[in-house]
Amino acid sequence: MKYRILFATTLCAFSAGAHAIYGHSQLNAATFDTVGIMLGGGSGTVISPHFVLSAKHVGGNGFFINGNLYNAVQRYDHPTADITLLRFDTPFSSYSLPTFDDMMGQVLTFVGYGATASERTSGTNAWTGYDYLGGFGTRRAVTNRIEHMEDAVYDIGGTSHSTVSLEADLDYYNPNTPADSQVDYYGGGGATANEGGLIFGDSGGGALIQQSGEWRIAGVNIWIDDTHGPNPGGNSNYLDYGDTFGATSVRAYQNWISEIAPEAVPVPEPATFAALSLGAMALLRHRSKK
Ligand SMILES: [Ca+2]
Ligand SMILES: [Ca+2]
Repeated sequence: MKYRILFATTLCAFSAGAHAIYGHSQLNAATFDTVGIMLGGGSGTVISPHFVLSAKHVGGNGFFINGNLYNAVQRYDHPTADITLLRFDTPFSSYSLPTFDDMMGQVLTFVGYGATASERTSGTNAWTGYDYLGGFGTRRAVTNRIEHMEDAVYDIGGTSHSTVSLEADLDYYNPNTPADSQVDYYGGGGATANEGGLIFGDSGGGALIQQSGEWRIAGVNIWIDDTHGPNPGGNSNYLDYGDTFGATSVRAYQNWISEIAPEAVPVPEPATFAALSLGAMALLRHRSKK
């Protein structure tokens, strides 16, 4: 199996952590208060007053956010892709609407409640990546750039599924990194300002982007992959520079989201309506002169 999914194997207490989702620096995660915990062992994002978007391989209907526990009244698993919508009766006051724009080359903010890692700063493999620390239940955020997209087939609960993924690589940033580990796997550019990645428990969390002052969701965290290029941390370490990860493309599933959760589809900007109405007026005037 090529991909390891990011399901948290054990749901630990919601302990406070001192480190990042993982990455050499992290953003102020308090900003991203639309991302919560899926009690099935992952993360999820509120995308409209009544809907949460998560990953299909993260189970359950329970959702914990900003100190409150909610239970979904209905769960909608996509028939083929690793994406799930959950509908709630109680309306959420804060949400991150989807964006259906093309994300290739864009820097996204990846948010989740998964484990974290520490920088490998000493020893034989110093500055070649991160070492797994564990921990679940703290909201963390890092950035990375989308440099690749593919329709990847992989296994979810013993069934083969196909998901269009937005993909990013983990880049080095420190000049002390050995030459062998100075890899840009997808070739789309080096480390972003808060370069980091995903690890177990981040599944279902949001890959967000700020558009016109609003945080929108562009992807759903689903997988990590190992053994790209140098692999100093070994095959059970997904945090070596050059390792990759992916998020379900929200754009690829626009029709499915729109059918189930029409309230989550952003309405056109008011300027569009203004332009149309002016055009309609001009058309009416033209006709009346005939
Ligand atoms: Ca990168
Ligand atoms: Ca590795």
